[in-house]
Amino acid sequence: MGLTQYFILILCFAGVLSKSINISYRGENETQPFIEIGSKYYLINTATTMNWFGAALYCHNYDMDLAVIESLAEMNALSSYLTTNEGHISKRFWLGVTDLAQEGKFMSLKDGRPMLYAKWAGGQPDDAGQNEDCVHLRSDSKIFFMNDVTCMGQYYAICELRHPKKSCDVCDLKNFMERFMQHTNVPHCQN
Ligand SMILES: [Ca+2]
Ligand SMILES: [Ca+2]
Repeated sequence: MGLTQYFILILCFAGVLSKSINISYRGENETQPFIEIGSKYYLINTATTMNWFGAALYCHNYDMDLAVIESLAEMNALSSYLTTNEGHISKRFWLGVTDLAQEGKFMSLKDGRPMLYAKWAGGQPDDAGQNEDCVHLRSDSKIFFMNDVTCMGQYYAICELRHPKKSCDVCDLKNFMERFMQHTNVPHCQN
């Protein structure tokens, strides 16, 4: 291989490398993508709108979950952040809550359990057109509320950082068995 070809190869490799670095750091803020709001860390992507499935995949890409608001305190903290950032007030954001599995039963995508907290907009959820199965945040008069919309709507993603996993295998097994027993009626084991 000639010297020129060798340099071209190096330049091509450098080009590919820099592209892949850009992709892996495509968060809103390159130096510090996570924002501490209340008791959680969030990644708020206001660069690209996407449908609900795309938003869930986007968060998983960062080992995060599409945000699920689990208390009034979390709702207040997140709303306060979004309303004080002028750029966010008119935007709509996906949450990791859906009633796709069973109409009217809104579940948290991150843990498969019923949603713990809701602050629905007036008249919501209404399953308009019998086609609204994913939940987003929208502001009415500068206050954020939840609304069910079509999962194919184009909105921004809010991801939340997962809680650090406890390093306890026995606890994991105990939790699994508790959840399993909640979802099944198994009076006793056979064989
Ligand atoms: Ca629905
Ligand atoms: Ca609705």
